[in-house]
Amino acid sequence: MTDELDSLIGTLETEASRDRPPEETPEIGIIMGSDSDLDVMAGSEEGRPGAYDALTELGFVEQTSYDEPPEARFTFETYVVSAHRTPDLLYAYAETAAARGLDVIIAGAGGKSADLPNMTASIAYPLPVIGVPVQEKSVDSVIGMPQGAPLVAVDAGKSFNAALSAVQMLARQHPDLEDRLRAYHEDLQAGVADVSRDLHERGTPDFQGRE
Ligand code: RP5
Repeated sequence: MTDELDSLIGTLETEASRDRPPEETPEIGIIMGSDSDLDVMAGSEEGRPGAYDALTELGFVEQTSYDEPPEARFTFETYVVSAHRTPDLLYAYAETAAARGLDVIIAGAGGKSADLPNMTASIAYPLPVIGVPVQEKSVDSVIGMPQGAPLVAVDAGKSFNAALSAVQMLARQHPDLEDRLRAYHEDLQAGVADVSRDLHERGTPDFQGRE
């Protein structure tokens, strides 16, 4: 094992042995098989919004230091964890997740052997894991779990919805999050109503920008 990998695993294990209050630890962990998955998992300016966008829209803040947590009550963390290239890191991440204060993990991987979500679910059990197939060809690999080994999953690329689902789980314990989810949904409905009225009142050619 390399020093860098050893150090990362050591950090996770040290955090698991600490007794930090829930206010100082991330509720949600986002992991992905490669940093090439980041645009899908986090969202990007050019592409679709993702889990990062959904969580920050709901008032979560990304925690980048365990010793200096953000002031926000609800936080998430982000790591690259490759099931095939760093199996020791996968094991350490999933095994320490609950002790480090995580309540739910969002795990994404691409390719045809997208094993990160399902292996994380098996090791972190009974912590819930939401799988995100980063590509269409990853869907079967992510959702194909045997009976007794649960994993919930979203459609290919839908990390935004995975984040909403994660917050739904947390909202059962935190009424404040339930309020934020309701407010988000009301904004969503208002947006559809605005577009609908605009389309109707301007007419199709003007709305589409046709000559
Ligand atoms: C998967 O292989 C990763 O999740 C990624 O989607 C894909 C390619 O990884 P890189 O070669 O770009 O690191 O394990």
